[in-house]
Amino acid sequence: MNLLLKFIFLFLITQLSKIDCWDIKSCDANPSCKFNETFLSQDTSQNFPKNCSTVCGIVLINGTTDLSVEQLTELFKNMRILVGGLHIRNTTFENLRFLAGLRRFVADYTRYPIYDAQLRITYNRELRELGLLNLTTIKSSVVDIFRNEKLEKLNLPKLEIAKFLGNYTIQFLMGYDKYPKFCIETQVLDALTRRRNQCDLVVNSDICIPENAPNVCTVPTVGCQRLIGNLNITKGFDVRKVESLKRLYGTLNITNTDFTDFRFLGNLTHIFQLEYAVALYVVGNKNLKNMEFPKLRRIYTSKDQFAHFADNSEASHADFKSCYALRKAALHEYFVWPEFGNLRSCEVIEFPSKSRQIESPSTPTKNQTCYVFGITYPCPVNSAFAL
Ligand SMILES: *[C@@H]1O[C@H](CO)[C@@H](O)[C@H](O)[C@H]1NC(C)=O
Ligand SMILES: *[C@@H]1O[C@H](CO)[C@@H](O)[C@H](O)[C@H]1NC(C)=O
Ligand SMILES: *[C@@H]1O[C@H](CO)[C@@H](O)[C@H](O)[C@H]1NC(C)=O
Ligand SMILES: *[C@@H]1O[C@H](CO)[C@@H](O)[C@H](O)[C@H]1NC(C)=O
Ligand SMILES: *[C@@H]1O[C@H](CO)[C@@H](O)[C@H](O)[C@H]1NC(C)=O
Ligand SMILES: *[C@@H]1O[C@H](CO)[C@@H](O)[C@H](O)[C@H]1NC(C)=O
Ligand SMILES: *[C@@H]1O[C@H](CO)[C@@H](O)[C@H](O)[C@H]1NC(C)=O
Ligand SMILES: *[C@@H]1O[C@H](CO)[C@@H](O)[C@H](O)[C@H]1NC(C)=O
Ligand SMILES: *[C@@H]1O[C@H](CO)[C@@H](O)[C@H](O)[C@H]1NC(C)=O
Ligand SMILES: CC(=O)N[C@H]1CO[C@H](CO)[C@@H](O)[C@@H]1O
Repeated sequence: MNLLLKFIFLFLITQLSKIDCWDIKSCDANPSCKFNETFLSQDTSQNFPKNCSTVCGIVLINGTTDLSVEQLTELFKNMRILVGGLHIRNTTFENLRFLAGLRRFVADYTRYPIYDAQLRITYNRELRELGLLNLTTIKSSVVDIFRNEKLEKLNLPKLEIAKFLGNYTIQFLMGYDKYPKFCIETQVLDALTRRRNQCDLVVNSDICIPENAPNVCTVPTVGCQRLIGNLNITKGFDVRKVESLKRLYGTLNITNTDFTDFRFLGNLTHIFQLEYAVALYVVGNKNLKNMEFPKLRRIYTSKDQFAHFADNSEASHADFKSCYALRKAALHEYFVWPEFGNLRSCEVIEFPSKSRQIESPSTPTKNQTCYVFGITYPCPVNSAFAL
């Protein structure tokens, strides 16, 4: 019985991974639904497969595209799925609602160069929102929404799936520039960060405060599940205000408390710090027994140094298990050595005596420098890194 279940499970997994490629394969079956041009204009739109619900090809709309919003709306009226690439740049559109019928975008990296087979919406100086109202699925290695200086929101109300094929990570890029009017919707963040979606976020932005949303707060409040703003916890903090907290959109700062553990944050699963700042700051907590955040699963931050720990109890700084768990949550396991305690890596905490043998490309050697909060300075002599 067990074996049978396993077999069915494996079968399903194999079938599901084939579905990943299904859209791409459908392009071979339907050559008449291929857009053989790239650049869209009055001329080339004659060749656009208007009647197809699945269109295959690269579509480029730019400042030279001489089609009105009405003409584009008519052209894309039947298109539900686009398999290939979509580039919208240098235009003066205020939104992309002419693509409101689009449900799925699938980058076809099998047929086109990887740079073409992407979703890129860049340098559109009048764009206020994307407004892709029916888009549920993005499958692409990269989604680049860059330098649209007047962008206020994304408006992708139906987005559910954002991933690359297989188990690869999708890069959701909005650049390091922060635009004053822009905020990202928590609903879009939810979609991008679903467990089955693997997404790297490079977004420097405020979070939109949703209207009339239940269990959302901007200051710690009893019963609040999503806190938009930084959370400062110091001595005397009333922990009931964060016991229900699941998602924090800001920095978690726990400084100079008497807490022995962080079980009062037992519902916290996600921290989003999208403003190029440290996400987790734990300093001066002398009574801590460990550094465990019971349910914390993901820390989203654009910063390499996602966490800062200093001046806490010895026991908590020796807690290598939590160190690994936090590093995993920040998806930094392969390429960054986080500081933990006195600039030690999790490996060094686990195997202090072996620290001299541990090699890594980012391990500072004799004359290298250490980084904290983006400030560079020579590594302390007594640090495990000062080999
Ligand atoms: C695009 O080109 C392919 C092969 O070159 C052809 O079979 C197909 O009909 C063309 N599609 C359109 C819409 O012209
Ligand atoms: C598209 O559909 C319209 C109306 O149904 C039809 O008149 C036209 O011939 C079709 N075009 C193509 C290329 O099939
Ligand atoms: C739009 O793309 C076409 C084709 O690549 C190019 O010739 C044209 O210069 C582009 N226009 C702008 C404004 O970038
Ligand atoms: C988007 O979907 C809604 C229903 O969910 C539908 O009413 C609307 O017509 C769709 N928009 C387009 C442009 O197809
Ligand atoms: C992703 O898939 C590749 C090959 O299919 C495999 O080698 C790798 O271990 C997988 N990675 C994860 C994190 O599952
Ligand atoms: C948290 O503490 C920092 C530093 O003391 C302060 O600048 C910030 O305003 C505080 N944030 C909140 C939300 O209390
Ligand atoms: C954390 O809070 C302490 C005092 O409460 C403050 O001094 C420190 O600057 C804060 N750190 C961050 C990163 O917000
Ligand atoms: C998590 O939240 C639920 C409901 O708000 C609450 O009953 C429970 O005690 C919380 N868990 C912790 C560890 O605080
Ligand atoms: C290492 O640092 C010392 C002191 O800053 C300096 O004198 C020396 O030249 C450096 N060596 C190398 C190889 O950079
Ligand atoms: C017509 C137009 O807006 N052209 C701009 C396209 O974008 C480049 C930067 O990538 C600008 O230099 C052009 O002025």
